Amino acid sequence: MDTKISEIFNAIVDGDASAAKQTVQSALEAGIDAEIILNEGLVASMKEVGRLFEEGEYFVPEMLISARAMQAGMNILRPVLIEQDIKPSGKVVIGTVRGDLHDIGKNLVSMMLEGAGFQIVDLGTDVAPEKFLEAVTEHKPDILGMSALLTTTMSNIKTTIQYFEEKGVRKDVKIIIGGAPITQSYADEIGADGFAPDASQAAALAKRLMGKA
Ligand code: B1M
Repeated sequence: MDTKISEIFNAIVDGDASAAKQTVQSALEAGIDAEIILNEGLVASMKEVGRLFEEGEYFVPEMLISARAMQAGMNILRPVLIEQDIKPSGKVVIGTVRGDLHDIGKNLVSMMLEGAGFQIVDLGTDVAPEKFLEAVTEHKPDILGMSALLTTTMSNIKTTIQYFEEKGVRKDVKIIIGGAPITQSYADEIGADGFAPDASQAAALAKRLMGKA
């Protein structure tokens, strides 16, 4: 791996946001292609963070800190990527369902998805089915992600899917779901396309659904 790329990789795995910014800037100034910085630096480092999390070496705080470092690097890279018109892996609209204000897990999922090269439209928390539909109609994402942390709000995922069915748009978008009370069997029962128990598996699932895993 190029030294400048490995500096970016290490800064993100170590969760050092200011080093992530500096190393991305320095790689750009050295003339390294933005797509290489994205794939071999940012995306690869978040893949490594996901691996460390799955193996129990990293926990949620470390993953959040690394995700923030990745975001810091992404903020430097994003304008260059936009200028070069590099195609993202896909587009994801994401939100926490109606009645639910928990957003830490959803934000972590968004960051891991962005790290995996997806373009994210984040609707925030307490998102009503109508607002999800509006966003899907406007942004035409490949994937819709819904998060719920409360046993009292998880049924709003089902309500949203039913609303999409009623409006005849359910087949227009893949739906992935997650959050502490959600299980694979619940996802199957309500007709979601996928469930992930954590952020790194959410990114892997999204890639699989796009046929890119
Ligand atoms: Co609340 N809360 N909370 N809370 N809160 C829980 C969820 C609770 C389990 C605490 C407890 O009682 N032990 C409990 C729910 C009980 C239940 O329903 N069975 C609870 C409750 C009861 C409440 C209130 C009702 C409390 C009250 O007011 N009486 C209230 C509800 C407010 C509302 O939403 N309407 C409330 C409020 C809050 C705060 C605002 C104080 C705060 C949220 C701040 C914020 O998010 N900005 C809060 C917090 C922080 C928690 C706990 C402590 C931590 C949640 C968290 O951020 N975890 C939580 C207890 C716990 O979980 N141990 C609790 C870290 C985060 C990284 O994990 O969100 O699970 P998580 O996300 C994971 C995965 O689930 C998955 O990936 C993430 C990363 O690995 N994932 C997805 C999540 N979304 C996904 C989407 C995907 C795929 C994977 O695809 C789209």
